[in-house]
Amino acid sequence: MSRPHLVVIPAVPDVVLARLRERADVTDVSSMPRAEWGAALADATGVLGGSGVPIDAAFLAQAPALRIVAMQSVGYDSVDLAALRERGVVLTNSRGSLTEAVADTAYWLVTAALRDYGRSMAWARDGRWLREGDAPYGHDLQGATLGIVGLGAIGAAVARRAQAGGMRVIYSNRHPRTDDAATGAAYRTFDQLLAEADCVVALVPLTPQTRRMFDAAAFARMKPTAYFVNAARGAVCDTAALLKALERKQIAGAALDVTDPEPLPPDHPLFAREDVLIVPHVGSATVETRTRMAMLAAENLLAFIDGKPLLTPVEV
Ligand code: 8YV
Repeated sequence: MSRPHLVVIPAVPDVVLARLRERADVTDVSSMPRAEWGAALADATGVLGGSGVPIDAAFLAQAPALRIVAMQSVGYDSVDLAALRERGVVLTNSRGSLTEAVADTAYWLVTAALRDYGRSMAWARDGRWLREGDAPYGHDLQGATLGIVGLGAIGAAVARRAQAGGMRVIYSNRHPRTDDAATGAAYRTFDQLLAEADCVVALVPLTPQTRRMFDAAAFARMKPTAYFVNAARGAVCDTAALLKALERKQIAGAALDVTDPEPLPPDHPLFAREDVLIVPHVGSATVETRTRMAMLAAENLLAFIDGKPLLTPVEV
């Protein structure tokens, strides 16, 4: 029986490629120019995808035999679900494999924002410590209110960290959760949350409903002393509106793991601001977590090949 052909798009650890090669022929296109993927995709049964490469109708047209896309990311906003549906291609993501790593990053950004660590780091590095003494003070996390927009698994893990640090936690979701007693987070409407939180952290998936939900009106509702953290997707925030809100001091600062566009060009005005801290989409970027994410995608591909139930299917 001929072995199925799988195409791996992001760079994944060797152990993941080796696992796939137990059962399939594998082409790793991670270091190949995009224009050269055609031959590999032509007879591919499955693709291991990453959030950086859109899986859209044009991509699917290159892969006429494709039956499964297994994303190593939890987010699948880069996948055209309608195009997949039309072709009968199934989809999996990596939910559950990166919760704690992303929560660490999100909570670190909350800490960095409230304590103004971005400015402090520049203060020390640029010699202002030597010339001017103490950096400006940040704010206590203890007693401050964290507003989590999108309280799913990652949000709940952020809530635990924040509560351990003495923060009050409120959240907004499309619908209130039924386990507020367990999460210890109190539901608010989006507008209420914006008005009440000392730090607002975005953790929603990017959908047509959440695209640019952090716009000029949202920033205008926030307290001038409050901070904005984005650990979701860059496009849930209107970048120009964020910049304006910072310039007008409508909010106190921002800490971003994700940007729109991504990567943000180094000459972008957000990089020049002391009240903004930006890291390059490193939410899940640990050796252990990235290995787990890619291995989960691989196990989904192998389950599909073996006709077994998928581990983390996504409804398309
Ligand atoms: C990674 C992510 O950046 O899982 C996601 O949705 O955004 C991150 O974990 C991504 O998986 C890289 O491909």
